[in-house]
Amino acid sequence: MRVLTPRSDFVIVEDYFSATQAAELLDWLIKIGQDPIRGFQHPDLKPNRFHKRPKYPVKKFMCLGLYWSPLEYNYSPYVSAQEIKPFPIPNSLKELVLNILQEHYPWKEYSPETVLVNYYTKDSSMGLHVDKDEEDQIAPIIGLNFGSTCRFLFEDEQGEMREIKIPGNCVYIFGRKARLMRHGLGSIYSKTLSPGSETYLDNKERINLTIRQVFSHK
Ligand SMILES: O=C(O)CCC(=O)C(=O)O
Repeated sequence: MRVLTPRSDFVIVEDYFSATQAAELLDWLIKIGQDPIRGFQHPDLKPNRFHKRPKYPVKKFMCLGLYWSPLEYNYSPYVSAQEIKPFPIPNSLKELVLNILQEHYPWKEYSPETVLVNYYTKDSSMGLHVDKDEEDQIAPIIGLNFGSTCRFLFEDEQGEMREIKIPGNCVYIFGRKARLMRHGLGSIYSKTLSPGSETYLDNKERINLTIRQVFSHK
């Protein structure tokens, strides 16, 4: 494991997952991702002046716990109008996140309430943005990364954009001063699949999970 801090409160832990752990997690995600309602979807976004039906820029995504609506930019207990709930966050994933925090970013009382699973392919990207749809904007966001390495853009303490490579099998944390930093995704590199992901992902594919506490518990 190698720990990097490219700016204050932005922590990256490389080689956090072994090939076996990565394969186990991907196997499960791909399986549940096939569910027609709660699984991976490629939804429309709000119309804008360029597109009548813009698409969410990653290939597909799904949520666990609470559903984040890419149309409304808010969280809901339901995936659909039929009041179907997303798959719950398994206890093993919650424990994993609490262990990551304990080891790399000690935090008192963290509640993992939603997991956004983004599935990127060679044509996917994610524009610069700030994660601010959560009521709680203080608790850290934890990212788990699998598959190909991507070019990750982030804002430094001076407001300048910088970039770093995020490989598969690594973990990142946006804490305190970095919680509301602008960030986005540039290209995904060819032939960089991380150990354990080869059976599940194609060249230039990447799966990222971001775990968030949505509500403030005071
Ligand atoms: O894929 C990533 O690492 C970034 C995901 C992201 O920016 C987001 O879900 O808000």
